[in-house]
Amino acid sequence: MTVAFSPMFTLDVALTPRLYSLYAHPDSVVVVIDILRATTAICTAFENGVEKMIPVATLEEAWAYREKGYLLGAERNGEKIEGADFGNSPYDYMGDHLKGKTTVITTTNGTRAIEMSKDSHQVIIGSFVNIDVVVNHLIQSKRNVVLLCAGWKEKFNLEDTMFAGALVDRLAEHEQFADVSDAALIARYLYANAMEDPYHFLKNSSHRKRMQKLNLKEDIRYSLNPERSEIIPVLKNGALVQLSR
Ligand code: 3SL
Repeated sequence: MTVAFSPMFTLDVALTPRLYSLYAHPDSVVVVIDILRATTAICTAFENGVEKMIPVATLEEAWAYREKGYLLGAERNGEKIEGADFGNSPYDYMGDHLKGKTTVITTTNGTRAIEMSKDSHQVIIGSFVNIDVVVNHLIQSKRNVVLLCAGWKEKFNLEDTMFAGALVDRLAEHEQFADVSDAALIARYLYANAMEDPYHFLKNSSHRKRMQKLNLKEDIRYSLNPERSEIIPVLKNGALVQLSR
């Protein structure tokens, strides 16, 4: 009698970028998460037809690209950098103006998280906008998965962990993820408390307060609203492109 062998994989969450080195592995698929707002903006850009986005960690790199003629989206501390073409609002990336274009993006935390995970097997971009396709992709990948929360300046934040929990919630039921870490479980427990009304759940979170001061309520509401895109942005040769499936 032959016994069917189904491979088992780990499901981990790096709750802050500082913790990522504990999980980093060249064979893993990493989902970069920066719900408010970098990964939401990136998914929105692809849904609106952008061809390629070059994520860079520093403003110096970003300006160097702009001098070469690239369109630049740049944000620090929640605000658009003066002189850049766009900021980090998902609304900056809606419409036809970026169809078929290559842009450069740098943000306080999100693009740094992309940079730090680039040596893994695959880096993909996750947000509520594309949550369903990300879940399906991770199931089909048959690899260990690390959900990397971009956080805020190396620190923990509520919204990225909540989204990581939404992914864990959908993935943990699949028997291939035999090893769901404690960090993944805490994210899942957090999501269980948030799922009914994520906007209300984040009311007292530091980033929501920061964004409220900047009058970015619409961005927050948009970013917490699930499932509008079938596209997964993936890092290939230093640039984000559409994952072909
Ligand atoms: O940190 C980031 O990458 C940004 O998403 C932060 S903000 O939403 O633009 O404030």
